Amino acid sequence: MSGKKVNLSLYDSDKVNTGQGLKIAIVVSEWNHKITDRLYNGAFKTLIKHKVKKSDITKINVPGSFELIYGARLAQKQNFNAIIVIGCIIQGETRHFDFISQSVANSIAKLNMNDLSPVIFCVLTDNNIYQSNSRSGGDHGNKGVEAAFTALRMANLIKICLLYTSPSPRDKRQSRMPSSA
Ligand code: DLZ
Repeated sequence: MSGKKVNLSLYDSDKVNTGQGLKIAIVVSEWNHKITDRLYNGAFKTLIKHKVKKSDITKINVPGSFELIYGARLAQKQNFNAIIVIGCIIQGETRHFDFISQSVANSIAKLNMNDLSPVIFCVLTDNNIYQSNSRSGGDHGNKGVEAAFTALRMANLIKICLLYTSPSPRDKRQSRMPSSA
C-alpha cells in the first residue's frame, strides 16, 4: 500500500443517483473467501442503501479470481445494468500471482470495451493477508463499498447517454444496452 492512507469506504453520496430499478450482478471468487465475503457484504449493503432491490442483486459464485472473467462474460449476456467482480489475489511464492492478476485485469478491461454492461473491478491484489484485511473492512475501509458506488454511477451514466442518443422514431436502430438502462 502506498504511504497515503486511502479510505475505500468514503465516497461522495451526492454523485450517486438512485439505484431504484437497477439490476446488478456480483460475481464472487471463493478463493480467500473470508475476504471476498466481506467485500461482497460491503457492496451489497451499499447497493441496498441506494435503493437497489434485494431481488435485483444476483450473486454468482466462481472458484477463483481467474474464473471471474468467464463469470462476468456470462453475466454480460443477461442484461444487468452493471456487474461487479470480487476477488482477492495474494502474493505467494509462485508467479501465479502475476499471471492471475494480469490476466484478470486485462480481461476485465476488455469486457469494458464491448457495448454491454460495465464491469466494475473489485479485485484486491495484495502482498499479504494483512493488506487484504485492511481493505475489506479494516483500516483502509472496504473496497466493496467503493465498487458498489462505482457500479451505481456507471449504470446511471448509461441512462444519461441513452437520453442524449435515443433514436428518433425514424431511426430505430437496435441498442445493445441493457433494456432497463
Ligand atoms: C491458484 C490460485 C492461487 C495460487 N492463488 C489465488 C489467489 O490468491 N486468489 C485467487 O482468487 N485465486 C487464486 N488461485 C486460483 C485461480 O484464480 C484459479 O481458480 C485456478 O488457477 C483455476 O483456474
